Amino acid sequence: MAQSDILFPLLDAFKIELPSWGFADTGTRFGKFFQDAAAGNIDEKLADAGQVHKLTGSCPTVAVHVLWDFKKEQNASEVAAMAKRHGVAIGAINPNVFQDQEYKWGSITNRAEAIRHAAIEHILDSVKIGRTVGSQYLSLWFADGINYPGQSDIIARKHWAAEALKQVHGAMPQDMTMLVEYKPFEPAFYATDIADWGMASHFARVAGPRAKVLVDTGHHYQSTNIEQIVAWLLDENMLGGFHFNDRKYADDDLTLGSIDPYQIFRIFHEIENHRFRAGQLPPIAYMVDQSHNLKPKIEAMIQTVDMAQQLYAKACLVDRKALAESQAREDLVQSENILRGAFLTDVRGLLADWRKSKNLPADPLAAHRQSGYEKKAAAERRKKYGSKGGGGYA
Ligand SMILES: [Mn+2]
Repeated sequence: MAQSDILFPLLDAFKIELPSWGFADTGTRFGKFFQDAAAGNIDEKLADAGQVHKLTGSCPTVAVHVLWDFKKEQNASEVAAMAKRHGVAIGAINPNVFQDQEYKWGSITNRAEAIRHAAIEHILDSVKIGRTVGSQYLSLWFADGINYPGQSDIIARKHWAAEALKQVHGAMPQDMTMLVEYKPFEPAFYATDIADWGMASHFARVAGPRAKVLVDTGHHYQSTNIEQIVAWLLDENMLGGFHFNDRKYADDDLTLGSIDPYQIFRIFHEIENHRFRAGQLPPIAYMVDQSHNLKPKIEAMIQTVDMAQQLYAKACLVDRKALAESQAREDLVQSENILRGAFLTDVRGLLADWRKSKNLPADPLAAHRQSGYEKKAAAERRKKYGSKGGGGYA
């Protein structure tokens, strides 16, 4: 069987969701560097995402942040129509219960019942927005946690989080999936309420059958074996999706595979290994969670999508029958070489052929650079917003 016969249908099905916040001005906690072409409102974010989808053919949906993308006066169905005009659809709905002053001591785990209630109401409103725009995913990340030993009763917080997630799950339509994201630290520096995949899968199980775990590749301690977590979650039918990015130190938001492409390859290898073992895969929401401070945002997204496709294609080329045989012989060298061989295969030609078969540009980054989109957006937006941008992702 030709490699293209194996790969092309898999690439057809491999869709990656873009984050609306990845197209707006953002920075580090030390400052923000503005880009003339950065999107200043939801219409521009969706237009930029539409440009990435037009050139890659693989990013039909855009994740949105409720506070940043749905202003009070904005009708949710208008945003859905806006997305359609730009050739994309609204993807995961991300409630925002970490920004308002009332959440200083937590949102769903705040000891004040009124604040917990307000946070749950906001998430329920997000479910409603999701219904209106036809979103299949409610994506939950909580900044909740504590900074000092003794600050709070961690088990009370565990119970409050479980209660909140159960209540939200009960309000979700049947076709909506709740994604529970975890992160070991930041902003909380002593104990984060959902700190790792064990806690996330506990809360997902408690919430209900349509709750799964979201793995953000930047949300682990150094040297954590992320692919092993992914393999376990798949085997437990608890993997819901990913937030893709890369990092060298903490949650760095670097472009996928820029630091450690082999790690992302190993994650895809475990996913395809699950397909090999189980005969099928559950739905997996592949999403990008990167907001770029220095790289041009659309270019960074195209680069990420291209890298994800390359690493995914390489993982699909692993000869799983040969691997099982060499594993049975305890032939460690050969088993590792089977993985390394697939990883080292240059799939760029195959990927270009796949794109041509879809009437897409063989090199989407070059096509973007030639399109003049960035220059036009920069001129228009600079005129509209001045040198201080359109207000960042908020
Ligand atoms: Mn994330």
